[in-house]
Amino acid sequence: MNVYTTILEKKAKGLKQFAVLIDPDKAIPEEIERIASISNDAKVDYFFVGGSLLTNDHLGKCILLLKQHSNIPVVIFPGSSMQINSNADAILLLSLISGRNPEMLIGKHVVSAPYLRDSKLEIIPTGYMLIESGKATTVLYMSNSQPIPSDKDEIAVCTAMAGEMLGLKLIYMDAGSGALNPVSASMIKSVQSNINVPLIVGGGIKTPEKAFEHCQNGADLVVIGNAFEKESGLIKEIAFAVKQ
Ligand code: 1GP
Repeated sequence: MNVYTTILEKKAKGLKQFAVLIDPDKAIPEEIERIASISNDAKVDYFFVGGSLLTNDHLGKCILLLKQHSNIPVVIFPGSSMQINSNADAILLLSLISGRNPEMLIGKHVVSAPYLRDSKLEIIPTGYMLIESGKATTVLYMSNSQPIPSDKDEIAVCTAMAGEMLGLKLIYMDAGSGALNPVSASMIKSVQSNINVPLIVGGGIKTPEKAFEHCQNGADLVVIGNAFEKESGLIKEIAFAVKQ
C-alpha cells in the first residue's frame, strides 16, 4: 500500500501517527541501526529522511541502512532538489506556501520534475508552512523566506486552506528543527478545523507530553528529529504518547 493511502486510512480510523526524522549528516551507521531497531519495537509509522543543508553524501547510505533494518516506510523530506533517492518509498514534494520565494514555491520543482518521474518514488504534494519559532532555524535561513508569525493563526488558516484548494495532499506546519517554541496549540486547532487533508506538525517537540498535546489539538502526524539525536530511547515514550 502506498504511503499517502496509509496516512489517509490511519487518519480515517482516528489513529495518530508518528514519524522519526533522521538527518543523514548527523547519524552514524550504528546509530541508524539502533534507531531502526527501537522504532520497530515502538511501531513508529514512518521514517522521514533529509535536511535543510546536508554537508555529506550520506542520504543514500542512510536510506539503505533503514531499509535493511526495518520495514517502516522511508519518506524523503527534502531540503533541496539534490535529495532524491529511488530506494526510499516516497518523497514529500514540498511547496513552501508560507513564503514568497518563487524558487521554493515552484522553481526547484520544475528542475526536479524529470528526476522525480524517473525515480518512480511515490510523490506526495505537500503544502509546507514555516512558523516563527523564537530563533533563526536552518530551514528558515536556507529557504530565504519569512515564516508565519507564531500568533497569527488566521494567516496560517488561510495559507493552509489555499494550499488544500490548490490540490496539495498534506499540510505540514513546521517550527523548524530545534525550534525554541513549537507550533502553538491554538494555531494547530485553528488550521486543523479548516482543512480536510492530513495535518503534519513538527519542530521543537522534545517531550511525550508535547507530542500528545499536538495530537490532541489536531495534528494527524507528528515529526520529531532533534530530541532523538541526544536520546534515542525517547522514541518509545513518544510513540506511546502519540498512540494514546
Ligand atoms: C523539522 O519538523 C522537523 O523539520 C522536526 O523538528 O528536529 O525539532 O524535532 P525537530
